[in-house]
Amino acid sequence: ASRIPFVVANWKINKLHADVAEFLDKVNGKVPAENVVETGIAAQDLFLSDMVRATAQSPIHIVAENVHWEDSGAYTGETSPKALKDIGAKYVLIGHFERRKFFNETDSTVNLKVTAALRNGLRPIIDVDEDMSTYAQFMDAEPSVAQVAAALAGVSVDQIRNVTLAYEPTWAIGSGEAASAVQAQKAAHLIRQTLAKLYSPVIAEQVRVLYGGSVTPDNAREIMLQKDIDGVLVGTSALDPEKFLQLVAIAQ
Ligand code: G2H
Repeated sequence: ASRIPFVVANWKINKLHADVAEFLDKVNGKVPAENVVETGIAAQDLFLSDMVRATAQSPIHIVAENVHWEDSGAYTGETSPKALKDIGAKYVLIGHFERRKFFNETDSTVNLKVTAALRNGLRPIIDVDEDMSTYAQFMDAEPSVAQVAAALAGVSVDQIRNVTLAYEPTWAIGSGEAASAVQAQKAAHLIRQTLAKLYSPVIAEQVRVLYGGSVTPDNAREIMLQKDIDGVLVGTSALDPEKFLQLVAIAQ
């Protein structure tokens, strides 16, 4: 299997307009071609059009942090997958733990969003965390197989190639306490086994699985060396352009 490494920054609702421009100025021209390492930056919707323009000459892909499941209609305050595609966004994060926790995202809305993204030509990066029943068991890096299966319901063999999965243990998100490389590998392997059951062993080897949760340039190398881990989804560290470039260099 030749899975291209993938480094995705998730800025969440940090950064203002001027900070976004400054960051992109600093990284443009310093990111490798997308057949070496793919790079993405997820930001608030209102910056995405500007970011697409600012990275027009760069291999950096622009990523939305959320999407609605209907293409259009009366859904005040939501963002249409069709509109995201229209402005040139390439990927969309779906089902991040913060969305599940603070905005009542469920396995069923995650699935609706995944299929809406795919039908509109956006590539979903699906976040998976622990079963809520094991949520209290800190440091037990066990992704929810049920979340993976539910998110992918109705996703065809052809579509799954456009999906990336990201394991983010709840206790590692923004905590400064990343999973160990061994824990992250174990979790990514379980996700790949689940893909093998849902699709086929061949397809399971083609789909990218990322690790996210307190990734830094210091811990990323060991995590990315793991057999089943194809890259990282990075919040806090990726707010800094130097650290973002270091993470991309490590992925090479
Ligand atoms: C986890 C991650 C990015 P951080 O949410 O999705 O953030 O790197 O700050 O833990």
